[in-house]
Amino acid sequence: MPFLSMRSSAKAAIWPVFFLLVSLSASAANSTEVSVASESTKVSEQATFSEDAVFDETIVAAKVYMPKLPPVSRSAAIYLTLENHSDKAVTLTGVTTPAAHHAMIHQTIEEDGMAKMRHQDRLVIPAQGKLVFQPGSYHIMLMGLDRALINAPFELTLEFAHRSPMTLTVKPAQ
Ligand SMILES: [Cu+2]
Repeated sequence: MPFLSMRSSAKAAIWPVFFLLVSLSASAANSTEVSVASESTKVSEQATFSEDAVFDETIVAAKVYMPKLPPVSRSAAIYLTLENHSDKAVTLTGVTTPAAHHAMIHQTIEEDGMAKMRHQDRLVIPAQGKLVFQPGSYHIMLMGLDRALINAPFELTLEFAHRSPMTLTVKPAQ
């Protein structure tokens, strides 16, 4: 996808706040995800990213994006990029949010020509590397949405091994 590279310095102590409108490419709309999140990954409108969030000056949650939902949908996918600007690998162990009964890490995989979603107990963000959540791959799955809560920005907490949890704000596309 034609994301702009927004940073060159890995250690910006003060992170600028981004509010971007970026057109998603056609490839983003061609998600192979066919299960509960399929509708929410058909992105044809412009994407509104939530503000980047920086934690401990080492972990950056960038390009946080939740596509617009069909009116009756009770599930949703959230995409983002987690950057690790430290010299140690960081392990994501879970996600929570008050906006849904269940939040979990999923990976879309293709098996026998079928797209399936597989729960991930943990994902590693390599040292000085990043982990990209995007349609057809990793995503954060929200199930049992509280529709009243997701009509406005809501909190999403990322849990890590050997680190404090980090809470960021997701701004759903409207
Ligand atoms: Cu999923």
